[in-house]
Amino acid sequence: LALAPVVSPPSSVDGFVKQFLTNLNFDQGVSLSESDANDQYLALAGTVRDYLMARWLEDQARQNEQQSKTVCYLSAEYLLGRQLDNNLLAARLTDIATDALAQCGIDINDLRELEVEPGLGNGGLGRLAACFIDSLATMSVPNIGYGIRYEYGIFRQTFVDGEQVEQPDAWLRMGSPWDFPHPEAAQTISFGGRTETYDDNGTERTRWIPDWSVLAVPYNMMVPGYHNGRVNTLRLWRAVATNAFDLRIFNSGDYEESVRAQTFAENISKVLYPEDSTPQGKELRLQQQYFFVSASIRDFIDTVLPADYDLTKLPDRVIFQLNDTHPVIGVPELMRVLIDEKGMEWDDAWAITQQCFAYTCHTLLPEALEVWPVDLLGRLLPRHLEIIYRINEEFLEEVRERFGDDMLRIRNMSIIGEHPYRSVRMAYLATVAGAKVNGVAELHSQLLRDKVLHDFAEMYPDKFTNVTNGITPRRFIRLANPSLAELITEALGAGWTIDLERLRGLEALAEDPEFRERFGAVKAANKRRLNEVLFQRDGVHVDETHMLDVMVKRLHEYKRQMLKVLHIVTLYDGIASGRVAAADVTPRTFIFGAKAAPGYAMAKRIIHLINAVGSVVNNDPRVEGRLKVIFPPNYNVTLAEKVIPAADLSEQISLAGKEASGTGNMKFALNGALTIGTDDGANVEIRQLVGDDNFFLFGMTEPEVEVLWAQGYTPADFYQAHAGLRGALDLISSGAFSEGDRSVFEPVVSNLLYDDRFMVLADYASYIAAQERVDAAYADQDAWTKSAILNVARSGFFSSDRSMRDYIDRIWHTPPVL
Ligand code: 26V
Repeated sequence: LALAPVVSPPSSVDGFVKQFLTNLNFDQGVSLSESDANDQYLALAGTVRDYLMARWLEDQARQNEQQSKTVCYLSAEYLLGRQLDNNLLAARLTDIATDALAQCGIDINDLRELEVEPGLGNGGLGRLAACFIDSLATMSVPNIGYGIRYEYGIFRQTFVDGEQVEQPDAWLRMGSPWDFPHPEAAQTISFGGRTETYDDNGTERTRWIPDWSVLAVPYNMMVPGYHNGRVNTLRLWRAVATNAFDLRIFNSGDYEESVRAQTFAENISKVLYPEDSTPQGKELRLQQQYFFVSASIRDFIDTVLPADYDLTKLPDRVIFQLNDTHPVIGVPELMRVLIDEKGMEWDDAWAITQQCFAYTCHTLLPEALEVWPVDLLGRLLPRHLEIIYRINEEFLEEVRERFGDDMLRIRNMSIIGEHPYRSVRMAYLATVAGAKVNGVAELHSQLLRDKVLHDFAEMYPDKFTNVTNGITPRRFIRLANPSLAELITEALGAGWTIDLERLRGLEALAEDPEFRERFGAVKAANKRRLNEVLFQRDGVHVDETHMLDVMVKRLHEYKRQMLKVLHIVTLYDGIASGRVAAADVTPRTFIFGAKAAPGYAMAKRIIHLINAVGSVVNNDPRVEGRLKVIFPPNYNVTLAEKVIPAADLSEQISLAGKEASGTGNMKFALNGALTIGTDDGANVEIRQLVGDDNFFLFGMTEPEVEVLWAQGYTPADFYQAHAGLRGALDLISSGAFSEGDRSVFEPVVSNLLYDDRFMVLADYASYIAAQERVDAAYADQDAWTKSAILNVARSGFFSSDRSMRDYIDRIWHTPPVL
């Protein structure tokens, strides 16, 4: 192994101080006395980087030398959260840095707060990618995360009169100390134009004559493993105009046009699309997808692999994991590269391609399955469309051989859909091309096999597998909940952070009154910390004597924030109508966190309603402060790290069969909240592990949902049948939360009464009954705490390290490089 080309600064307070001051002087260009907090933050980040650098360079050398197989994770989203603490922890520098800065007269906490988290994702799918790369680094598995360096991440949410208003997320404005641009390693990415055939010494070949191109410039970020001295790479691409582009326009003498063209090119990585369920078929989105996938695949082949690498052996060196359908255009791209650029035959290229990709599906909602109109795809990527057509022809031929000339089946399985317009079904393309297809929780994988991809599962039963999602215990326990982490370490010794099944050791301690007391004290301290954060941030108070009942996730009808609203309104209605004495109500604070896609009108209306209900309930003296609704705007990873450890009750209340997995549910359980939830996604597995006594189950099961649909669901029947539900809906309709204006929330109520696609009304009674069980259980604090401890003890399975092991065993076959 080549000697480390850089020397790490000494791991001591003095060493850190020196390096920090050097960076402040030479990178930020200021003296300590002249520096402001942002200079100091940037210099601190630079110092942490400096400590990791030698390992990073070493690891890249080692992986090249050992010719190891690399997981190339292709994801349009990485919802990373703040980097500083994570990297300090990984490098064992937290205490040293704290002391070093104190010596310079700086409180590190003040600098922590300056970091703007890179919000390069929408929700679960993007956060999952971030957890996975953390786990791979911690497990010493070679990995490159490939994605897009959006200039603007997920919008910043504000509320104006209770309504969501989006603001751009200018996360790069104060500098970006965690990434390294490499313009010398840029790739040229082409679009448009036409294809033509030509004679290549007697064989007919095709070439693509594109019409325009952009440069993809890689920005590398470090992904340090936890306490193992490993550093993997996250490589995010930024779009920059090519010189050729400029030159052509320059020659025509139109300077303004050349600036416009530059802007056009750079638009590609300008902004993250904030929709996370209904694909809009937007051309720019397809440009983004092809842009990062083409850059990534060619980067791996042309710069990561040795120059003379025999590409017939590509599957020995790489697996491209497709994080949902967003990167699926990589399939025809690899085919194009192998055939048109490397001169391979179709059959050889196809055999290789089928071994190099695997596909993870993250949804069950039919409207979230991406399709691209053939017109659009053919205009933007004509050669890729030809390749997709040929893949489809050969695939349908295979279908015919297997199942005969069954036209219905062929129409159903075709990668090209005909209605309402000709389009490419990306999930089908991924399934046909991928070596493996996985869902993200047991139930979800089962439903994929039985429903969404049924015909494919019949044809390729061995392709289908499950890998249940997970979360990284580094960020979501160690960093987010240091008091709990300390308690666990004291009880079980170190080591649990990378071997989360060890939490089982806490089961016995659930019986120990002293441990329960300490565990309860941790929860109380986390509530106080949340109170401080929310007071600072939004001027609101969290009462630590209240049960904290939390629902944080994207706003979507299938997740059923409305069910939670109906519960709150029911409680309020009881008090306001005098039927229930306020003194008999369990004091609860309801915390919501949710962004709505900017174009999703119903979701925005529900946000407005939550805020409106909050302002009435919180200000009605009859409530005597026993119910409180808090909806801090702009829920993100940073806020999650404060909210989740403080929660008592975790709301996981989607309609059964709709939430593919959920990962928030795992974060809550591991931080000692009890779940109220449906039999959906990973809730099913959580309940199996923690036990029925420690989980509040309610609602229809997925098969029951199907039966009710088949019978013909009439939500109004449920309205008629249940007085509490009637009361709540009538109260909303009456204008009680909209200053008497009945029109404001009319669309929400009539949607529930006359449509209710996600069967909120059908599950209402069961939900209210489960909430009553919650109140009863909470009355016995000691028993509640015991359940909370058992939730922690039995949730080790949900470490993303375990998820990675499952991917490695079932899909990737990538050993660690030690
Ligand atoms: C879908 C789409 C559709 C096209 C428009 C843009 C766009 C952007 C993102 C997405 C992702 C939606 C799928 C998603 O986030 N699924 C979530 O994945 C989590 C991780 O597997 C899982 O826990 C959640 O249950 C699932 O909803």
